[in-house]
Amino acid sequence: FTQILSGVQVDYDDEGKHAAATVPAAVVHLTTKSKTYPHWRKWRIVWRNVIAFTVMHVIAVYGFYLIFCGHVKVKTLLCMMVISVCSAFGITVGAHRLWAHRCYNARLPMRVLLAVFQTLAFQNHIYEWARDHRVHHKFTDTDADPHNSSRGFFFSHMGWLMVRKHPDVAAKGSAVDMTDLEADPVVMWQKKYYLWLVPIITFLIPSLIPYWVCNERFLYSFVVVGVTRYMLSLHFTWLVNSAAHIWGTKPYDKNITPTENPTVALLAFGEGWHNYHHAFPWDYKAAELGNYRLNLSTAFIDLCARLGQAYNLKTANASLVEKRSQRTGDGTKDHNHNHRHN
Ligand code: ST9
Ligand code: ZN
Ligand code: ZN
Repeated sequence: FTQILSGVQVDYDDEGKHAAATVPAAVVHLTTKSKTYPHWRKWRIVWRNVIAFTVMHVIAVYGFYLIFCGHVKVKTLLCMMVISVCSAFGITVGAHRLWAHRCYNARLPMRVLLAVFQTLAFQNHIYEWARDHRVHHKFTDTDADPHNSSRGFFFSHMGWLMVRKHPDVAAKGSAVDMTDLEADPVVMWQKKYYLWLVPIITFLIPSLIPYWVCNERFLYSFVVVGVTRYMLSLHFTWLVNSAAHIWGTKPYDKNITPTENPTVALLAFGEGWHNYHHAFPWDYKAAELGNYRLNLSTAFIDLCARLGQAYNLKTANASLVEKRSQRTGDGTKDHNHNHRHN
């Protein structure tokens, strides 16, 4: 079972050392990236997480049944959409572009709002999310990358959350500077109380809103706006790590796996322009031009900047992008119309 999931045909002992077996050439190629733990690709399965994700998926299937068979009110679906948008901004505008990459600065009210939104999304607390993400950028597609896409679609999508991390993640990740987040009281407060905040902000409040505001049955609110909404947002986020590291063009850097993927950009609120993002991770737009249609997160940051809440927005100028594209791109930049026009 473990071998089927990992796609690796090797036996391991408990310490993850190579015990015995024939090692296919492709596997040797994949594993040689790790110098310290050359054969540490065993899935040390964390059953608590496997069971939790399985149960959540079953509830989400019931949620889809309730939605598509017309059992929930239209107003409940509207609540679901609004809460989905808020939680998405918590990840894209908050955890990703503000806290992980420091693409702009935000004043306290905006940081508090984004921390609430980020908690709605329950994707680990901001500090852990940003640490894993910084390590992903620094060590992309090596064993130190928490969701190393060279281990296949399933591992980079959600499998990495159901097994112990490769030792390189902590070993090399410890070199990543996190002092800026340690100095942010909003981040540290959320980290301290995260286990209390999650049940209340991720599940209870989203379930109570349709129950109070729309007279929806509490069970239906919980299933649809609590759990189904959560699972959908998880999969849309995970697609950035899986699909947008596999399918799409590479107009800015053809030597890396991240791609420009319009479908993922749509589902992940502007985070599917992933080839650009890995080339210019500090750009607050996470895309070449501000295409609001497929980048609602940029629109939200621009709105906050107008309100004086976001400032010091960093962006790559056109000539820098052009030079990089000429130097390392795959030649598809000028074919990507969605990407180029506002
Ligand atoms: C989730 C996260 O879903 C999704 C993130 C996606 C990111 C996408 C990015 C793409 C761009 C943005 C797209 C946005 C799109 C939004 C669209 C919305 C519609 N560096 O982790 P532990 C050390 S979460 C340095 O326990 P194990 C550290 O010392 C879903 N050091 O490892 C740590 O201790 P501490 C819900 C690191 O035991 C220690 O190792 N959550 C690093 O192997 C142990 O760490 C879950 O399902 C590092 N990077 O366990 C929970 N990492 O923390 C899942 C670790 O005390 N997590 N260290 O400092 C777990 O249960 C566990 O982490 C585990 C691994 C089982 C996966
Ligand atoms: Zn990536
Ligand atoms: Zn990033």
